[in-house]
Amino acid sequence: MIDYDVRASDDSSKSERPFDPAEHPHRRRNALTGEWVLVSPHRMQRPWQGQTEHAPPQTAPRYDPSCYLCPGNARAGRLTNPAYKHTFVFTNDFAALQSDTPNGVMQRGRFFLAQAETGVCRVICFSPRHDLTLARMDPPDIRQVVDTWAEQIEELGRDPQIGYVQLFENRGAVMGSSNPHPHGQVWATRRLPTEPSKEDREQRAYFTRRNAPLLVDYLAAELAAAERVVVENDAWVALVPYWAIWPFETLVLPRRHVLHLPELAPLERDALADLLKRLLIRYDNLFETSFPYSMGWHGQPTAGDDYAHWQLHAHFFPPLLRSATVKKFMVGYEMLATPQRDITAEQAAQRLRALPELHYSKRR
Ligand code: H2U
Ligand code: ZN
Repeated sequence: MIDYDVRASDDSSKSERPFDPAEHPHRRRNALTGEWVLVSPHRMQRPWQGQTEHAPPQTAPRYDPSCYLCPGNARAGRLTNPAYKHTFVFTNDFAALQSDTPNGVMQRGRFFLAQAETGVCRVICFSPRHDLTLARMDPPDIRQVVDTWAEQIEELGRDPQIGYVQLFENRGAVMGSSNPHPHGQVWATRRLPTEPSKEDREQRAYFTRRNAPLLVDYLAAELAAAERVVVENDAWVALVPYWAIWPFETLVLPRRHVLHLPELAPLERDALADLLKRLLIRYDNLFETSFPYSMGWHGQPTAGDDYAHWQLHAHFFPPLLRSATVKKFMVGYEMLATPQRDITAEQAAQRLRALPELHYSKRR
């Protein structure tokens, strides 16, 4: 038998120093999912000799004849894109979900359970310009993207076969994006997927206890703490959440209680375009590269109406850690135990906040 006594060894190593989360390893609870992240601020100085990603080329043509998302071009299927001027939505030619899948459940014994899942997958081109990103689009054009997002939720949400609509964008080759042309995706499913379902559970439990939406109270606490806010305007705030996992992860929140994107008033949509642009320019300026990320919107499910506990928000999960070429890996301990980070959420917010709002490509 191995002879050990955790309490004795804890006692012997106990020092008189008080716990300081800016210096000492600790874990933080994600109030939105109920999960934990390990924070190790003392590790920031460790050397790096591992993989570096190549910075993607910075110049792209306004129109690429070989791009399957540019206006007028043929896609991988047999269809051709129209000569679109703002945004353009089409059904994914390689959709992961289909609306005509037969409904059903197959269960064999205790371990083999399969449920048919139906849904719709679409692609949203954000702009006809092949060379732009959301960070470099003009706010009125970003506003068109906001309207398209809201329309997708509205339209797909009316379908009784659909219970939840996920909007997202994979930006940059390092995040698996297949094409630099600015675009995002919509996957709408009958059932609530894993991440929104954790958030539904935690937000509902909080609402039952406190009679207020969790993220509305959380934003008030973040504004009072004033340590993790990155950018704000009249209607929106972008901050590094206290429980962030990715080095420069952010959460975008409306100031008022909003269940989902279609509810946003015109001025709130303009303000969102302004906030997204300012946040994304800071991201690009951080390592002077077109910053890769996966982002997406979470809002109330579309089936049912008992969702007063929900608050609309967007997550940005960028993988870069210390340069345009060094990214964080979610491997070993993250896969087997719990996510871990070195730079604290407060340090990340401070770095993002300090950056200029003029895109580096426009600086002399
Ligand atoms: P990314 O967001 O990861 O770049 O994916 C783009 C999507 O575009 C991907 O799901 C679809 C792929 O199936 N696509 C088409 O629907 N038609 C095409 O001609 C090529 C890519
Ligand atoms: Zn969320």
